[in-house]
Amino acid sequence: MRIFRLTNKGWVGNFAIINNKTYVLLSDPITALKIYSEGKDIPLGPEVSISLDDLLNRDYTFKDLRFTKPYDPPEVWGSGIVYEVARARYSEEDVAIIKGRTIYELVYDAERPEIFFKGTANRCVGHGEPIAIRTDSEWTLPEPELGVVIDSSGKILAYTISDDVSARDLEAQNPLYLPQSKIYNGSCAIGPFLVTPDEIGNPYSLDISMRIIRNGQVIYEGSINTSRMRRRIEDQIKYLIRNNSVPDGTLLSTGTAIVPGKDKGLKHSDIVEITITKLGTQRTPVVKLNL
Ligand code: DO4
Ligand code: MG
Repeated sequence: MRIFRLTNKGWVGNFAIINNKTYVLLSDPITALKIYSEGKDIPLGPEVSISLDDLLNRDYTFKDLRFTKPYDPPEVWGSGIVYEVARARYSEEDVAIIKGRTIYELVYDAERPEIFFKGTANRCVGHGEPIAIRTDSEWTLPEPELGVVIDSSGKILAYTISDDVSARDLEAQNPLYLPQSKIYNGSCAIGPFLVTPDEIGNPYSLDISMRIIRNGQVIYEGSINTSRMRRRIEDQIKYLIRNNSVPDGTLLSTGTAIVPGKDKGLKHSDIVEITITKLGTQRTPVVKLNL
């Protein structure tokens, strides 16, 4: 099953695609995913005929029906330094060292993963909606990641594309600024779809790719396969929920391995395009916040 949401002038509707047919979904997405994961029938309304290709080409400036985030995650968390390339984070900068090794090298090899709070639904945007550069950041990067939606026991209910947009200059200044680098309005993009585990199969065989487009030109392109994840997703979830109650529908963003350089920092009106096998393509315009 795939779940998505459409919006039009304040109205938001839930939809489910099952066996290539699209239906109105009569419950909220988290309830539907829970029911589906128990093998029961989810509450469906009538079948509808809509052109997804057409809708996926619209962005937030479109004054009619368009995509929005596929659900409102009550909590979003991130995992860090999950892939080998992430181990070299800030290798060209002054980076915090403990006993002769950078904090990123240490956490890559440690048993305990880096798990950080990433935000709540109001910081997240959906497909076609703007991700943001903070007013006080000159170097912000997208982080294309596999997102997993879990229930309160840690069971995986669905997968999605997540963009852990990060003000990298703040994090580079001092690791204690990580929350400000990671959590602000428009710092997380999810969707377009939530896709259930039966449709995804092996989550360690998915291609993740990203393009940054500026004035119609591709200025950055990168890709990775999730087979390169050093930390299993179950291990990340185990640490996330240890002594830490999370609500049903919590989203965990499982770390990036696609790292554009310092010269590829996002600029106002760029477009970020992230594609993951079986999850589709997430396209988000970039805005520089100005308040
Ligand atoms: O420690 C910084 C954050 C790392 C991160 O977000 C990632 O590896 O994806
Ligand atoms: Mg990240």
